[in-house]
Amino acid sequence: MNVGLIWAQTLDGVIGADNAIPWRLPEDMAHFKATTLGYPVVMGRKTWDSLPPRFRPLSGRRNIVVTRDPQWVASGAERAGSVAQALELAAEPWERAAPIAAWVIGGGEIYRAALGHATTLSVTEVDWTADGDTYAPVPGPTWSVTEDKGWQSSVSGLRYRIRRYTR
Ligand code: VY7
Repeated sequence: MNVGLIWAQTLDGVIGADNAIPWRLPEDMAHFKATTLGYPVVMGRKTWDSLPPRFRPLSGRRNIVVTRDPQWVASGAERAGSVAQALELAAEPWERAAPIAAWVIGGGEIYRAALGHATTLSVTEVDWTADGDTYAPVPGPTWSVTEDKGWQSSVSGLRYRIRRYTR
């Protein structure tokens, strides 16, 4: 089963502050949507809470939310008790053979639990430093960059680059 992780980070590895993304990058939101559309998305409960309610569930995708709370329910989402269980749910027989069975979309705790299951990473680096409280996982030496779209300028004025890692 192929699992992808997708995140955006500052040069320092910050992905979040106070349960939000501390920058605005419309091009990255478009990249996120285009990459994940049609695939199951796995996220932690705090990430679910961080989405503006009008965007929940993320449209055109199965939304699987990881929480230890067995009572948790939300309209449009499936609950899983662990990342491993979420990936089992995502990998229904017909999805097992797909190029990517699921995209893990955050946040920090979930990325760390999922990295060992992943074969693909989509990492947006934002040329910016920000204070934060949540960090991206660090791809180890088993990973290599297999695609790099180079530095681009956002309408927001920030520079960013989108890289794909595989192993
Ligand atoms: C998360 C949102 C957050 C706040 C407001 C709107 C990469 C990103 C994420 C997660 C960017 C978000 C949104 C954007 C996506 C829309 C719905 C509205 C959609 C990630 N590289 N970038 N992220 N939405 N995991 N990885 O902006 O979402 O997809 O339909």
